[in-house]
Amino acid sequence: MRALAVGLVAVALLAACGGSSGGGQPAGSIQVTMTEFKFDPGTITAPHGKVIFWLVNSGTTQHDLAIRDSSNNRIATSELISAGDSKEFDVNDIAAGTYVIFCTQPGHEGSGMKGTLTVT
Ligand SMILES: [Cu+2]
Repeated sequence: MRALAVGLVAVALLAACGGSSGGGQPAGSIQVTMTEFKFDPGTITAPHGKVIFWLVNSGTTQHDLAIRDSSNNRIATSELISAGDSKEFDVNDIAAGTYVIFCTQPGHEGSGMKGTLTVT
């Protein structure tokens, strides 16, 4: 009986920890919802340093979020996120400035899937 109880506790703890991608929105993150073909919000302001995005794909095809600086250098790109999925995207050290966010999937940026990230 005691062995069974210990086993149940272990299962409960495992369930509570969950997978790395199975958790909810991380504390302090900026939620960005992706659909065809836009980011919502499309205008984002964040403090410099580490920025945590919570990317929610509410669309029907896969999307990502990339960031390029004013010199057109891409400084970060998220994982590809499947339709209906959500993922954390950490940018560890971003300097103050104005950046463009865009989706790297073919044709998406041209269809309007872009926005502005202002880092203060
Ligand atoms: Cu896209």
